[in-house]
Amino acid sequence: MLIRTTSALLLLFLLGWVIISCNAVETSTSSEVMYFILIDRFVDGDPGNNAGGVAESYLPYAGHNPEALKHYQGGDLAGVVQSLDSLKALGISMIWISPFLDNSNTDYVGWWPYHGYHPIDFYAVDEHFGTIEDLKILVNTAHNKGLKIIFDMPFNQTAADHPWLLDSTKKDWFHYDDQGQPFDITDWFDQNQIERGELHGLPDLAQENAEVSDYIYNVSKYWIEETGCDGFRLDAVKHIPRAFWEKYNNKIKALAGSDFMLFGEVFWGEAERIKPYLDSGFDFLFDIPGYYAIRNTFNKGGAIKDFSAFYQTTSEVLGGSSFATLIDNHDVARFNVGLGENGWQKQYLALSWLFTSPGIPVIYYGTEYGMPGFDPIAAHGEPQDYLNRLPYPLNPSDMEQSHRRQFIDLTRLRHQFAALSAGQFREVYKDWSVYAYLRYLPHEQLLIILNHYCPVKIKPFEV
Ligand SMILES: [Ca+2]
Ligand SMILES: [Ca+2]
Ligand SMILES: [Ca+2]
Repeated sequence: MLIRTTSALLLLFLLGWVIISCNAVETSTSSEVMYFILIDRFVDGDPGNNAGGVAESYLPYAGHNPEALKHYQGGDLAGVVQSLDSLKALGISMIWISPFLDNSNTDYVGWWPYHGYHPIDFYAVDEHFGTIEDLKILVNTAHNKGLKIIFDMPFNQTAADHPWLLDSTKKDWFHYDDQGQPFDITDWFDQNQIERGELHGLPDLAQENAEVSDYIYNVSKYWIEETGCDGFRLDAVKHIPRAFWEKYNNKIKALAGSDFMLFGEVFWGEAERIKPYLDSGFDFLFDIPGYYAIRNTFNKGGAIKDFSAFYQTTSEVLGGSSFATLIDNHDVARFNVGLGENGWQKQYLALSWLFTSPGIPVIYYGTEYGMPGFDPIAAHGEPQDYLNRLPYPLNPSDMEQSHRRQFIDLTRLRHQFAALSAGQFREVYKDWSVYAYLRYLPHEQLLIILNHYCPVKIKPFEV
């Protein structure tokens, strides 16, 4: 339930009530809504590139062959271009596309790099996704429709078969241990290991080497100047030294301007571990602590009191910072895994929190349809998340269309009331299942009440 208060008396009463309970939280003023597309799993705009020149890399998923999901599925940049009107109609303002950089042309322990995080040529577009012309068309067409495009840049690692590994002049482009061997990360409290060890066994770039950091900067410059994209989502930030990010982010801003948006993926659930990155030059960090809190509360049925306590504590550590908020993404199970009865309503309530709380909401592709996911460990005994990367529904059912309409109601609310993105946040009431809070600007005050014991469709009304 969302109540727009135009009555000064009511507002004063409400503010009087909450001033006793807590302080207001500073919030970002961005009104963006971001949609994340895993290119390969989205729309196939050009069936001619599906195999990308390697026939065995493409194996379509037909609903009963989950192993196919370790292969390319045919989605490409042309498919994103074809979908821009439909995406715009969702009420999103910004699209983050998964990495388009040319990936290795081989599989990696049985997995094809359809996700884009195994780059082998940082200056080329992968054959499965299209060409640099497709990329330019995507950015230009999106801009003409008032949409921004954010590129996903993986700079921590390369493909396992990157030619630099055989180049004797590039030996110090990678991290090795004292014996000159690559090593795994075994202690996730050892920052040195986290930055120098191999992530998923992939060669780890030595960003402290000036040749490597210059290369990364020049790659970034190339894509910015070639395409005019609007920002980067920077991958695996915690696996790269902060000193690199401070310099890199400063240089990118100097090159592309202060409006060029830099999103940092610091995948830590603890606010204290994210805090050191707040001063590293990113405009937004992903709200991973918030993601866990949302899941524990709205998926697993945790108490609103705990959610509130978590939110207050996190705000004290990270207060005044700007975050991109999420209920799930490609690295975790989809939010609706394990929800059971009334699954969509529970997911809708979590989305309602996302669209009425501070930060930039980030929506994983297909969420608007209530796209299903699976618990991969239960399903296959594998700690992998590929089952949460199913192909985008091309012929959505009546139920999925209905979910999409409800989703659009939320983005409309977000755009209709500036207080939802730019307003102060102030908690008003909490118990085990009910959470009430204000979002307010001088000219607009909103009271939002969520009840996760009895989720209902959000209805705005005026008093
Ligand atoms: Ca294709
Ligand atoms: Ca390739
Ligand atoms: Ca690293």
